[in-house]
Amino acid sequence: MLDKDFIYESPKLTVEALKQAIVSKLVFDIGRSAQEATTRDWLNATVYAVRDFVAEGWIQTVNQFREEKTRRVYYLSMEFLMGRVLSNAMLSEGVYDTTKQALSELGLVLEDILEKEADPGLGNGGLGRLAACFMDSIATCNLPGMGYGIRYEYGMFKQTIEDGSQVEKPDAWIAKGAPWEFTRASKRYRVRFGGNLHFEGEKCIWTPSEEITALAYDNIVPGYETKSAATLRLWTANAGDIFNLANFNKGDYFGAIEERSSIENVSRVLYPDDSTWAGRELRLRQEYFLVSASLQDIIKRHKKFHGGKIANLADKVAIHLNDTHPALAIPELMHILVDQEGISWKKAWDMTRRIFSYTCHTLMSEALETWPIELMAKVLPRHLQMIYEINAEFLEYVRTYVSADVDFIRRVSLIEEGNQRKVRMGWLSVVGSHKVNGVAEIHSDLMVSSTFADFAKIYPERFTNVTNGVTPRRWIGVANPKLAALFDKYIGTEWRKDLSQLSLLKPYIGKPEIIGELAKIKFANKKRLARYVKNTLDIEINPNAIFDVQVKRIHEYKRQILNVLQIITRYNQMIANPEKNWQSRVFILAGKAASAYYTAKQTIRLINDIAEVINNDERLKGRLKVVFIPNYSVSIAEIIIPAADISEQISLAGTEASGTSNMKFALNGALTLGTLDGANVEILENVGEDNIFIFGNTVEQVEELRRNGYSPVTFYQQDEELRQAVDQIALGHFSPKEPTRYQGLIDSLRNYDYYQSFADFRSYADMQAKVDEKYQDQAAWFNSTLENIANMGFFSSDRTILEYAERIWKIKPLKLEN
Ligand code: B1H
Repeated sequence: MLDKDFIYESPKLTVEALKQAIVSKLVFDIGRSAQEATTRDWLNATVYAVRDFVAEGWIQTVNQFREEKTRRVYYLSMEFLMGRVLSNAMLSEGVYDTTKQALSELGLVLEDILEKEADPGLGNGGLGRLAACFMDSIATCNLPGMGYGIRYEYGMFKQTIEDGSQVEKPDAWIAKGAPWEFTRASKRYRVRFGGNLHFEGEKCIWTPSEEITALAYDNIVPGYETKSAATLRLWTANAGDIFNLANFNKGDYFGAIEERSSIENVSRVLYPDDSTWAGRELRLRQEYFLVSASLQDIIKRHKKFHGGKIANLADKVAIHLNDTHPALAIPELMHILVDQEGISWKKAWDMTRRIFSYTCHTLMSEALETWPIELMAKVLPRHLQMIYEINAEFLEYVRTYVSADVDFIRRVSLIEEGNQRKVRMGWLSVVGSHKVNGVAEIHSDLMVSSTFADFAKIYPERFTNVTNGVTPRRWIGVANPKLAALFDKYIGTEWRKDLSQLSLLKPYIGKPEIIGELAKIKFANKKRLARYVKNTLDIEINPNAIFDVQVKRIHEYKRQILNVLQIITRYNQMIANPEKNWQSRVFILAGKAASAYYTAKQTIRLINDIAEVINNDERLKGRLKVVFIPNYSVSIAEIIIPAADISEQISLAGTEASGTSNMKFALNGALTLGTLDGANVEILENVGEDNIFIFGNTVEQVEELRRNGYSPVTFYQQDEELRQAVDQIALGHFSPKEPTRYQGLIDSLRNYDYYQSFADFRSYADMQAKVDEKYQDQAAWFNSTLENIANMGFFSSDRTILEYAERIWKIKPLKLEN
């Protein structure tokens, strides 16, 4: 897939040279002697030393992009869940072993140092992590691209569990030092809000009333074994000179500081909602802050490279919208082109549409952003005006060329009418982009048949699919070094940059030697996780048991509750027949609940309540355990995923747009137990039905049940095991001190069960029994995991990003100079 020319010869770096570099960084950059240095000081010194290698190639890439005046892509995202940087960077630069040795000779253990690195949680879940995998692939594939996001002072909250319940704690990741980033003091832009409009003839003049300064911080994203590196530029809000202004002059010292801090709130904290939309004024301001600073930066750079010219912007620049969160970039670009650059509306609109593309990540109605008109008018009056004009022209086009049906026009209007009029950001994104994609085939199909059905009639050629992927560097190389070494041994090392080479493992299917090695690696990874669980939770888990894992945000549509019902059923079966030769299982769950999402928080509590009862029931003789691992994050995922035997992907069909952990698990040798939803469908197509456990209703069956009036209570009455589990929760079997704790949760399930857990319960429980059966034959099991891995090559984010590059962004990989 990648040209051999790009392979970066890692410098002939000796252990001695690296030792010297680290010590020199410690003394001169951090100001500590080796005697007094803490582990964190050593971490920072090591980071600075490794950063020097990365920076060299990075500066060269940036220069080359500039000289070649090549077309480039800018990826705008409110979230980048990058994870820790150091081990990935060492592997990319080919200096992992050298660094380990250098540290060891300094009397330090690399693993201890790696543990100290902050894991910046600047994202919620899949959407933010996808953006991070894309940055890694952009760098590794030598693509001319750059990411823009917000440098939240507080990222995703830290989750602790107290008395079984989630408690959120702020995560001040920057306070520990951010040694990777470069402060760009000269890159500052003014971002304006509020105020009013007036017209001078045709010309609309916006006089804003507030101003924030955006400061740039650059993060280097190293490409794997290439000199190329990508830039992720994150913005911080700064009140600038406001401190000296009106209030301060009036002698209102506190008023001035208060105002300063309210302005700087814009980059204070990430909204912790995944797949739902917060709808708060501060969030609107955050979105505009990202968009305004990034577009100013993009245009300034473009002009600098192209002799001040803007007319060729659409030939040289592609901007991608990671969901609708940065969709204000569309009216913002129009504002810049029309109001500031004096370009005609028609020409500006043509450029805008050629520049933007948009990925839709969800069909959940609660995630679709719609901003109330009054709020927009207050915060961004000129943008609202622009949106009205875009809408007028769009609706005119629809009436003329598509349909004049009043109902159709009402549905596709960018403005939702009703008690409260709102701007529909999804509609705006479709109208203002030349391509709109979903993230897995089934999701892209549903997108054009449901949410965007009307738009698919208007612009049939605009919609497409690009199935998600994950970076093998982090998700195999960093997370599972033993498995990486096994691949290297059997198929060489190229799989890291061309994951389709995993198919070279196919000749080894059925060969006992490799299967034995695979089993050993899985066992070692399970022991590593068992140690982690013992150290953090003081729970013993048996690495010979099946590790059955569901880790993801807690959400009703992801159906952790279905998993809970099945666990309780298994528990009941074991208690009813304790002498039977039960297969041991450890159910591992993890994930954060949005802080205001009551049902999700109750679900966490319920998981911990059943864990308490089950883990302490001696009749089970340790053959069943339930573990909730707190504070799920990228670094904890790196420990959990390689240790899984079963990957639970059990969302209701039609609700999970893609999922990406499903790919990470399968690549690490877990078998998927899942519904026909999201990318599970394509995993099934690739790995074949013998290597995956598929259960549950299809999208069509789900819809049919809904149409015919789904009645969960019928399933409850007809299935004795389901009824028993539900009743136990309802009657306080797992919460004896507060028997009514889950009354509300259960009432809602029995009466509504919006995500149809009861309907899929039986096929799920039966499939779980098949899992036990298959695990009895270890050789067959691990042969399946091998066949599974060998067929997962499609799911690399390199493949995904090259599809975007070719079909959507029209950009080409750069040939790097030596
Ligand atoms: C996904 C979100 C999301 N889809 C709103 N939508 C948010 C929506 O803060 N907000 O307002 C935050 C996140 N996240 C996920 O994207 C999908 O649920 C996954 O199925 C998918 O794999 C992932 C990446 O495409």
